[in-house]
Amino acid sequence: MTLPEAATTITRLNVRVQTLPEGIARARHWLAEARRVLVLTGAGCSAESGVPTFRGAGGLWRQFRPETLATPEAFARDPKLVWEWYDWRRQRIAQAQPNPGHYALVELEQRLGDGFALFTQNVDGLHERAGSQRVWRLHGDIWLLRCTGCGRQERNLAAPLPVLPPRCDRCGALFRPGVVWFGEPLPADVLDAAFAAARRAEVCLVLGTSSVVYPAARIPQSALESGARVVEINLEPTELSDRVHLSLRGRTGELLPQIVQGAG
Ligand code: BV8
Ligand code: ZN
Repeated sequence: MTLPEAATTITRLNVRVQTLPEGIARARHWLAEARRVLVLTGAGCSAESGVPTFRGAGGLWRQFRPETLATPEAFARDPKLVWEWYDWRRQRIAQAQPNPGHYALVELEQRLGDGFALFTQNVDGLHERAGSQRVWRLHGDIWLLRCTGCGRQERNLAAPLPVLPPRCDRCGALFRPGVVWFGEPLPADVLDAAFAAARRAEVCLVLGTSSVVYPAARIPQSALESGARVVEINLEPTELSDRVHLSLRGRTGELLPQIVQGAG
């Protein structure tokens, strides 16, 4: 039986493991066999580094919900308020260190080379700081400033920023954070690469994401439909949990090293 048939069979059987160790062993086995692995990460991967998630308990900032601040409308209405939120997040992220989950993905990338593709919804840059080389950023980069006037982009690591809101020193227009806000399109090249990887992947790891934000949440679904074995790691059930082959309850920083190290 070739892998896709096996994966289809498993989907029909809707593999449910009784214990976490059994689930880790099964994920480890699938990873050991795979040559092409697609990884999608969300805010839960950075939570153990102390970076607040979007929808979890720490996801509120001064009684605002991220969805109300991460929009072009919010920025147009009150650029200073939106920049205070991003500046606060930049300072939190600057204090954060990558966690064992980030490092496990570096090890997996080194093992698989071209067969590995990491797509992150996170804008914190912790994958890159851990040493990941092949990171596709679906939602941009909090360390990037983009001028709303002349379009100039600059990486700026100042935390805190000296002046809020920051302005372009070339044209004087407001800088905005180099991230994708709600209602804005994702980078087309990154999205194309994600769905191309989803069509080819043998295993797809969905790590620390509530799977509610589109089109990113569509990527694992596309991998599933293309015959990949999909493994989710999350503290709680998500919109995807009932559709994946394996949904492991736990912290990415704890489970991912156990799965990756044992799959070598
Ligand atoms: C677009 C960057 C079109 C900014 C972000 C109705 C239905 C479907 C879609 C829509 C709809 N209405 C609107 C839409 C579209 C919208 C969308 O999906 N909305 C959702 C809320 C319904 N999408 C968009 O607007 C996208 N653009 O569609 O454009 C278009 C096309 C052409 C031309 C014009 C327009 C843009 C989406 C990108 C928005 N930007 N971030 C910034 O960061 O400031 S999204 C934001 O959410 C973050 O990137 C975040 O990463 C992302 C997803 O959240 P998660 O990463 O999953 O984080 P969350 O907190 O939700 O969950 C954390 C999970 O981790 C939890 O499950 C938790 O249990 C778990 N966890 C916690 N700790 C751990 C853990 N797991 C394991 N271990 C742990 N230790
Ligand atoms: Zn400018």
